[in-house]
Amino acid sequence: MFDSTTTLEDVLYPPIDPYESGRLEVTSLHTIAWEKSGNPDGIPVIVIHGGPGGGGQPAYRQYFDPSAYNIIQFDQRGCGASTPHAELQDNTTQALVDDIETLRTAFGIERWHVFGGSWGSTLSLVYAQTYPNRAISLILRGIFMCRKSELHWFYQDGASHIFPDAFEPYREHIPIDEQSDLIKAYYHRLTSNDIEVRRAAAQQWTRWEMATSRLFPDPSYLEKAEDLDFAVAFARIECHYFTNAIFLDEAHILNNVESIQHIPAVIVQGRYDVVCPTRSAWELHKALPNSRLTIVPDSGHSMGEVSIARELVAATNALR
Ligand code: STX
Repeated sequence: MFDSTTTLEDVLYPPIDPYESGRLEVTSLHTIAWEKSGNPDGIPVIVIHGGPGGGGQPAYRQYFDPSAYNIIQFDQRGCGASTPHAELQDNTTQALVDDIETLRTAFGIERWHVFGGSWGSTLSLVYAQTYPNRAISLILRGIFMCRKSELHWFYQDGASHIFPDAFEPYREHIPIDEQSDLIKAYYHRLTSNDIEVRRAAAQQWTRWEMATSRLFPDPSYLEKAEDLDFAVAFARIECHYFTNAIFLDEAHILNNVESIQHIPAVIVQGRYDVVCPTRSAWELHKALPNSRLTIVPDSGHSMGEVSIARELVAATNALR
């Protein structure tokens, strides 16, 4: 529960550096950046970042006991240090699932824990459904199944009722005659040939998401949207995936739950998550009898919120 004296540093493991990092050419176009940290002989865990388009972060290493886990992270196609930056071609959910398998085999790992929040939960679930014998467990946060209702809630009409102040500049960036479909309107701009049009749209798109991710807004988190290299990859890749309905059938994850029912799943969900509202976590939990759901009463969407981080660390500690 919330107490203002506990900080993120108190609940996470100390910062560590990777013991190895590299790049893997997955197609003639895309090369992905990866890193390993913690114990090379530890239990493997693959960390799947959000967005899509968010990129891995050094802080993600700190959710695992470094003496127990071999912590593997990578930047999904087009983001972080992966190249080409912000590239949308050959960038699909199936391609990312295949990249995860390519990494697993390249590292000689039989099975691994799969850890992901937000879009990372989406991709973790689709990965496990595609390769149901490879996930030892699923550790999921801020459940996002990317259905039309979830996209409409966050990008069109829903979260706007709670954050009208942050929503206004996101909406007003688009002329009124295009405001009835904001994802589509942003897609046009984020794929414009004019780099300034792309950057301006990316900044507004990313500001909206950063402003709504935490119960208590954090200025350093909001600054992410001002790093336009980050924002362009984040906004372009997110909007590309959402315009294409993540290249899957509507409700693909819930319609294919049987294939992952044997996998123990831990679900950590912030009650006041307005980016990925709790209903999705609830529906997933109901569909997965082997899952444990913790609804954190004093948090929003971000894994950088203290109470969410505490639950995630408790989950990875319990799985050691
Ligand atoms: N996007 C949700 C998501 O996956 C709809 C996400 N939101 N913020 C992030 O990811 C970052 C933490 C990667 C910025």
